[in-house]
Order: sequence, then C-alpha cells, then structure tokens
Amino acid sequence: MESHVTFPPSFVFGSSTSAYQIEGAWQEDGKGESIWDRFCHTRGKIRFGHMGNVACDHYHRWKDDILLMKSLGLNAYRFSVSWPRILPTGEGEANQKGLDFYDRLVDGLLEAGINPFVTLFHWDLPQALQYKIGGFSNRECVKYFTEFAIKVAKKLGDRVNHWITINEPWIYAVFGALIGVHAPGKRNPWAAFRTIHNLLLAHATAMEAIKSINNKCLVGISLNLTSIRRMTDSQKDRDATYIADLFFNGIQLDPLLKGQYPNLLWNKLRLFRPRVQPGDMKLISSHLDFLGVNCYTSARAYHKWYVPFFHAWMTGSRIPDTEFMKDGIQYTSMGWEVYPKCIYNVLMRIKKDYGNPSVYITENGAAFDDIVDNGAIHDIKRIDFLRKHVDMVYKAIQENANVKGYFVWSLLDNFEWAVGFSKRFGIVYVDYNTQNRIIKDSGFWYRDLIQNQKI
Ligand code: IFM
Repeated sequence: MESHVTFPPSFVFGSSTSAYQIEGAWQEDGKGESIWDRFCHTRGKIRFGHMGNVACDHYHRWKDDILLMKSLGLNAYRFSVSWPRILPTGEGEANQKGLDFYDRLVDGLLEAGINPFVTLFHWDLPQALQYKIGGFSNRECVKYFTEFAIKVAKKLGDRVNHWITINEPWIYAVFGALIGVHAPGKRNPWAAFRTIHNLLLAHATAMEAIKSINNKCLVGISLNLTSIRRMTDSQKDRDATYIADLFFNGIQLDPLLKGQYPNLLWNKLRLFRPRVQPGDMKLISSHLDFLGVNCYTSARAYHKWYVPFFHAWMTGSRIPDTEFMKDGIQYTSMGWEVYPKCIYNVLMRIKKDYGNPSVYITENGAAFDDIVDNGAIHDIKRIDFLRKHVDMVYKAIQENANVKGYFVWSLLDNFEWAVGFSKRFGIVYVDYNTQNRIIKDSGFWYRDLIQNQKI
C-alpha cells in the first residue's frame, strides 16, 4: 500500500558507511595499521577469516560510488574518516595523502549536490595507540583524538557542516573491551566502563575543537539506541527491563543530555565504574547540535538470576546463519527482530525525557539473504523493513519529535565486523569478486521515496 507523506522541506535523506567497512587500501598511501586490521589478521577472530583489506575498494572507486549516490538522489552521505590514514601512529604529523583522499571525496560529493556528514571515530583506532596507551581505556586517548579532530576539521571544516564525533560508544566499549568480539578484543569490565566514559569525554572535547575551527559547524554523536520490552509482566522481568534499559540506553543518554550517569546503574556498577573527575560531567553534557540515533531492533529483557549485578538478560544475542521467521515474527539475518515501532518509541522517548533535541537517524537498515536474479536483487523484505521504519519516523515527526533526517545503513554491502562479509546491509549489492555494484530494488525504492515522498 502506498501512501503520500510530506516530510519537512529541509528533511535530509541519506545513507551511511564507515571507513574500515568499505575503503580497503589498508596499507596504501601511508595509512597506518588500525586495531581492526590487527584484529582481522588474527586467526579465529572473524567469521570465515574475512578482513577489510580490500572490502568494497571504495578508496579507489569513490568516484563511481558518488555517481551511484547521485543516481539514487541522496541528499546526504555519511562516511567516516580513518584515523590511521590521517595519523598512521595516532599522533604527530598528518599524512597528506590521507587528508587529500577525504578532501577529494568531500569536493566530489558537493559537486554532485550531496551533503557530506563526517564521522570522526567509527572504531578504527590506530593500533599504535592501542599498544602505547591501551587505546580509549586510557584517558590520555582523549587528547590524541582531539588532535586528530583538529587536523581533520582544519582540512574539511570549510565545506563540511555536519560532524559526528563518535559512532556508538557503547558498542565500541562493550563489544571491544567487555566481551571481546570486536577489536581490540579485550575482556575487562574496568577497561570497558572507562572506555565509555573516555569516549564521551572525547566527544565533548572534539566538539569544542571543531567549533573553535568553524563555529558554523553542527556537531553531534551517534548512539545505538533501542526500546527494550519486557518478556513477561512479572515484577522480576520489569526490574530486568528497567536495568537493561539503563545499561543500554541510559548510560549513554543521561550523561550527554542530563549531565549524570543513572543512579541505580552507577550503584550496581560500583566495582567497575570509572573515575569521574571534577568537571567531566559538565563537559560531557555540553550542548550538542544534534543527536545521531542508530536504531535497528528491539530486544526483550527478562530476569536471569545468575547474571552478576543486573540479574537481567536480553534476547537476540546470537547471530544466526540466515534470516528466519518464528511465531509469525520476522528476524533479519543478524537474528534481529523486525519491530518498526522501536524507532518510534526511541524518538518519542528522546522527545519526552531528554528535551526534544534535534535528531538525525544516522543508521537504520537490515541484513537479509539477498539473491542475485538475472542481474537484479528483489529484496522485498528490506523494502518492507525500510518502508515501515520510515513510516514510524514520519509518525514521530507528526507528533513533534524533532527529527531532521534519516540515513539508511548502508549504501553498500560491506564488512560487517565480527561476521565479515556474510551479512549484507546495502541498498546496493557488491560482488566482492569483481567489485561490481548492483542497485537493489530497495535502492530504487529509496530513490523513489526521496523523489516523490511516497512511502
Ligand atoms: O555495520 C554496523 C555499523 O558499523 C554500526 N552500526 C550497526 C551496523 C550494523 O551492525
């Protein structure tokens, strides 16, 4: 069923990617090693031994990729800058060739009428900083990151208006330092909670730095957020849901938008919580121009007595081989429940509990098992997913949520971290043998949405 919707005239429709997931060229033009290069090159870390050495070869194919974006009519493109491409060891002199790559990319986008949204940290920390100081588990890393932000902002800040400091601090800290399935692959709760705090500090200092270079720049941070439902109505499941929500959402939103970590969570974490220095919370809660929301699925929480401190657990923690249906509910090939109302709940909660800041949906999308059929990809499940989610964003806007734009994750199929290339999120299919790109039906659907505002 098609329905006409009218988004606000300045509403931005874009798509997102990140450097390690698409660029390849891992050793070219003076780029240094990142923790993701190191992690992928370590046997047994990534499904099928996949690695991002070549990925979508975007480093060489960026011009064609811009043409693709243009043909889709994108208003904006969100990409990230690889820190070790700019600073091979994380510090010192900038690598001119690295800066020039992003300089050309930004010019190319602007020429094509596409607004660049730049993310500074999408997880590919220079390996040298991991080795030297333990990466973001060390407060010193904030200083290095700010230096990096300054170098990039000096180069691009005259043309890039929208900046995202950090992508998903929670995922970086929890997956990388608590459960170890992402780089740098540590399992250390003290390091994990220090990492979250240091990333929030890094966000704030980088924001200040960017604005000192060009105060017209709009700066935000992208958080992975979800709405958590309780498995049953029992009091134990209600308590589990409450604490799961603080652990997943509150730990990021409260410090940024209320200037404090949630009390209950902080008490429960007393063994592991990071040292907060005077002035930290004020800095972290400095006014941000927009909040980036990455939203994919909603989990259900339930009581599990043996989980230490929290006594709570959530569904959806295992990645299956393929997409599936269970009890009439569709799950993506990541094993994530398709639950469009999640994005609406998140937006309405930000409006109600956090003062209705400007929001960009900086990521939303789905991995399904795509099949190439005579040179086409009829990905009707992805279309259905996107349509329902955009519809929910629209509904939130109708109810005065301050949403300024929506970015599909992702423009291209790409390297999906621990599960390598086995999961495809793109609206454009990538044949990794030939690097041939094919616009999926969802890409054409998105093009039509942007053109006609028709869901
Ligand atoms: O691919 C990732 C992206 O790098 C961060 N957000 C979630 C996406 C899908 O898992």
